[in-house]
Amino acid sequence: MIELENGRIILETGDITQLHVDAIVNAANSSLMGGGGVDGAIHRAGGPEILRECRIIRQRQFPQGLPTGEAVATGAGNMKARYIIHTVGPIFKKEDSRMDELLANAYINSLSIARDLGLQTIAFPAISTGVYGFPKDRAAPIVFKSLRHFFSLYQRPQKARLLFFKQSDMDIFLESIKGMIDES
Ligand code: AR6
Repeated sequence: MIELENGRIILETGDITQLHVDAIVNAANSSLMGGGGVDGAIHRAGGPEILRECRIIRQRQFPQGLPTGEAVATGAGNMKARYIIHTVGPIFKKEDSRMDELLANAYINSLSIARDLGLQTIAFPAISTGVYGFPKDRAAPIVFKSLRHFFSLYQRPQKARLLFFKQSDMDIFLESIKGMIDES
């Protein structure tokens, strides 16, 4: 486990579905109807209640699907967390410069929901870096900068835990933000 930004950003490895935190972020797709990767793991661990809430959100707020970079909250079903914050990261396309901004939006909008709910701790998976193909070394500085900026403005949430499925993913993240830590 590594602490950055006076302990407000924590890097660790593990299964995000097992965490006892206020909110777990889900790297969903715009249908909000579940999928593979961490999305599948969250719906399996939380049970059908999460999907039921997602259906209601789709019907009432987002009949066309949740746009990329936006976020919404549901309960966490059977999990130890209180909330799931579902966000949609960008599907990576090399030549499209909006990808970076959309990835930042996914983090910022998830943090904003946690702030509005008055939450203390939020846990993020490495959004878009699996099935959606966003290069891990390109994502890392975007994620770190977004979190640092948000934390410079707001007291809530107090902590963000970045959960990496593999140690090698966490190593890439750290390596990619090295220069930024030295500056701060
Ligand atoms: N805990 C923590 N991290 C995990 C877990 C877990 N239990 N399971 C996977 N990861 P991905 P994306 C890591 O593909 O790229 C889904 O089908 C994984 O190793 O889950 O945003 C959705 O429905 C990787 O580093 O999300 C969408 O259609 C990271 O989580 C699409 O995939 C993200 O990988 C979203 O793709």
